[in-house]
Amino acid sequence: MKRRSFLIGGAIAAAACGGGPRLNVYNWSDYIAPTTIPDFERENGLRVHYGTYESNQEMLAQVMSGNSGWDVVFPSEDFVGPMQELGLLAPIEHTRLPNLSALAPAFQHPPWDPELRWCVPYSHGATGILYQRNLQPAPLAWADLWDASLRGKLTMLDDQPEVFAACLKKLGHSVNSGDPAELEAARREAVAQKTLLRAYLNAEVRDQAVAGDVFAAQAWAVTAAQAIAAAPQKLAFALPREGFPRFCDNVAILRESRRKEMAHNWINYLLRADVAASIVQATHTASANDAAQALLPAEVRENTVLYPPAADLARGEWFQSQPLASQKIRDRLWTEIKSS
Ligand code: N2P
Repeated sequence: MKRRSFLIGGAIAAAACGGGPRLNVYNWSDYIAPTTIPDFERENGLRVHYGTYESNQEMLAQVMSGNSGWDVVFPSEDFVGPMQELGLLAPIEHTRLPNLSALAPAFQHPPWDPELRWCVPYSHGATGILYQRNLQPAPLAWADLWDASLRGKLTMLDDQPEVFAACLKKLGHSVNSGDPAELEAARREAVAQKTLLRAYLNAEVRDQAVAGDVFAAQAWAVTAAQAIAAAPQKLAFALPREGFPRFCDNVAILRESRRKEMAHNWINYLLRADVAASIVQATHTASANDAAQALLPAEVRENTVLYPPAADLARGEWFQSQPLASQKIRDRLWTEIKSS
């Protein structure tokens, strides 16, 4: 797993001498533009210490102690509630976020935090199948990822809710099922599929797909869009027939932060239309920010990997956090899947 943590921007010398205020931001990989941090530093006269992670679980492991040193993180929708219940999040002060009105209506009152008390939606997408166009037949359903012809050329996400989601959908169940029998059946599917798997991989699959080493991958739309941008003739993305999960990564302030004003300034900055638009263009992600849409060229607004037609999105389900009992079952079964 990649772990990167580095200082960016013109104030590196000052940072080395320990001078000046500093905001510590921990985000998913490839989720900001090259200009995002230097511009913020320049406008606000401070430094940003920026680190990246590849999964919610990796982020949570870091911040769980309440003494991680990070100020701002980007949990997915099903992690916001549990992190809040663990006392890890600070309330969002709306009066400090004049740009909040830029959010698309659908993200002003999302099911995982209807009043945006603990987070602000940042980037969203769906999980589907990234595949080589020359694969015959094209894998358009989760069930196709159990085909023996993919042996050694198939990856699934290294992410418990995602792997359960694909297996549950293959069986005709909700991605959020907490039913012990359905979860056990999903475990059997995952174990059966393991003989074909090259690896469980998250954003790292992008380069392997571009290189042609992976034929089909369970992938986030943003990772798929990045791969397709690099190899448009070779790669395509499908939203599986049986249905699929949708994800939304949200920016949140950690309760441990001693720089809450700066953290709010960072969130307000990310909500600025020009900033959000430059992030969308650099990272090939779908922004929760409506104001940014107007600044994007038509080919980005019409990219169906990022902005699928409503009829396709109707097959999607947002992830929900699990009640403790079903989370325990999922944790146990996931350990069994990984160690089988
Ligand atoms: C990876 C961003 C994907 C986030 N670079 C999926 N929640």
